[in-house]
Amino acid sequence: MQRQDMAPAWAGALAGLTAGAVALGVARLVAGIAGPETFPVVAVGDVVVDLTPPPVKDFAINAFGANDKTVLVGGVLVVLAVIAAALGIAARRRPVAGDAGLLAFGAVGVLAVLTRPGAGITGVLPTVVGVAAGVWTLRLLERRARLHPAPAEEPAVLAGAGEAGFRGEAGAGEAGFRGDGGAGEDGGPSGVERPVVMRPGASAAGGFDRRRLLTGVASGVVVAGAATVLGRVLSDRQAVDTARGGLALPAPATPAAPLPAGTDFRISGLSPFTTRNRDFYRVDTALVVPQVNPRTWRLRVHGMVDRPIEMTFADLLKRPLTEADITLTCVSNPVGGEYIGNARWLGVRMADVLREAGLQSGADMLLSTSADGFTCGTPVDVVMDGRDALFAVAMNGEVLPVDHGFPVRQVVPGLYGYVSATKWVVDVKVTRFDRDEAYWTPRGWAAKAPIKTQSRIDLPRQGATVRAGRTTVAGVAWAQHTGIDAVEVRVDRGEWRQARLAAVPGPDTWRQWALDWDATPGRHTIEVRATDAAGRTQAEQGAPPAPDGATGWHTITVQVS
Ligand SMILES: Nc1nc2c(c(=O)[nH]1)N[C@H]1C(S)=C(S)[C@@H](COP(=O)(O)O)O[C@H]1N2
Ligand SMILES: [Mo]
Repeated sequence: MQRQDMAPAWAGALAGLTAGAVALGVARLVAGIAGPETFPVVAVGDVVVDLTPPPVKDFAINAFGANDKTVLVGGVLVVLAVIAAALGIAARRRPVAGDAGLLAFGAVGVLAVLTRPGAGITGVLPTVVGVAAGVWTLRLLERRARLHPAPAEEPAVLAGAGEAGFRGEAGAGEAGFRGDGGAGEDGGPSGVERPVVMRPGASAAGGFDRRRLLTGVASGVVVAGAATVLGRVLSDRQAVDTARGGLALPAPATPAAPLPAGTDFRISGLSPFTTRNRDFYRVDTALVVPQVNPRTWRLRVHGMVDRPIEMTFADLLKRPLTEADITLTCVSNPVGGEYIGNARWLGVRMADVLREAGLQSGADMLLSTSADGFTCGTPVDVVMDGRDALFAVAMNGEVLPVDHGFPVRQVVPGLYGYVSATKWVVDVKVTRFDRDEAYWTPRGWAAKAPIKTQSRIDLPRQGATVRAGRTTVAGVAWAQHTGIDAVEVRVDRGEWRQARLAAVPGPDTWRQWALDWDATPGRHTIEVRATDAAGRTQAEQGAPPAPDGATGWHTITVQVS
């Protein structure tokens, strides 16, 4: 005869499955840190592959093709699910059976992980923590599913049911399923009062707390799912780091000429001509930096083209690469601000790809999209006019850093970043400005935004105290793709004096400038303005960054003593 306090088999199976899912989810999460190969399902799968006789392996590869790994892992999961359900059913009678079963699985997982080449002791953590979570979950669910005081035939017995019930008959040492008073302390809709109105025969369905079990199962499923997703994200990050570390950069077909002598005055406190990657400003909308694996990356070029293109990262690297020094600037940069940096980029010329795709007449916008959905609208004529607009893969001789758009980003000299420099770019739609809108346009920023000629004083710093006598005033000026022709400085609104200019490799970078100043004691105001190669001198009139870039002269005050 079935014990009165035993939940139905399906409840046990559900508890077992949930416990199994939590165990795997938690293991997956920990494997996100310890390494995906330490996830026990993968480790067991790898062992199975190693132990499989070659003919069977060949059969599997023939039968399932490239999906053989997926089929294998799927198979392992199905077997695990069946066993987890069976454990849950068995645990209704003997909770220890559930624990023992889970522990046995843990042992298999630990063995599998440890036999993997290069396995470390930390590799067992996902299995151990996962099994612990599974045991805990199973016990919790069993307690939740536990049968309430037996609805006996005679109502008389029911009077004391809340206190007594089956607790008296439960073995003292047995925990979990029958260990503590689920029914007594519950008071829920199917609590002690309920059995009074229950009819004999209703016990199988209504005697255990179905609702408490199901809410427990739902919580377990949520925990398992969240842990799995988070574990995957962490593993993706590792995979991308590994892929990035393993890449070798092809040599450029069109290398940049060595920097001319004198591009960098090497004055301490002055921005170096080339910004180191780790010092390069970062601006994007990504809360979590997209992790894009170069193995699965694709670039789609479509829209108003004759021949849409889809290419892999390997396809991209096979194309002739161009190297160029380009200064990137953010439209949000206030006058005197830090959102600017200069690097040597390596990439495929966007114009080459677009020409191959065949631009249709009437197209005037490239709507590029990043892996995280950010979009950017770039004028077609700018990209096609011969400048070094690139799908860049490297920055200062290093594979593109993840923060700066790995594996591929756009760089277009002369345009603010938000209309040109899409990081993690995966899609370019050739379209029209009157048909499409990029991310920042409806948010109050101009649809088109060429960089405005600007200059900045780096030295001395705003508010600094300077020793009287000869001192250096220095900074950078930029007018990308036009070039800087002159920089002038004035002190206390006196005469403008010409600063000396550093050499530049071309019009697409910023330009250092410097000036000697005989500082006299007191408070002084220093202003700077640049004139670009088109003869335009920076306007004095100040304007905020929105909607298309700040204007005004950078002005600082210093104390000379
Ligand atoms: N995917 C993506 N790309 C993006 C952005 C973004 O938010 N998302 N911001 C742009 C802006 S506003 C600028 S200024 C540059 C900054 O590039 P950096 O972070 O490499 O300096 O990236 C551009 N590319
Ligand atoms: Mo920006």
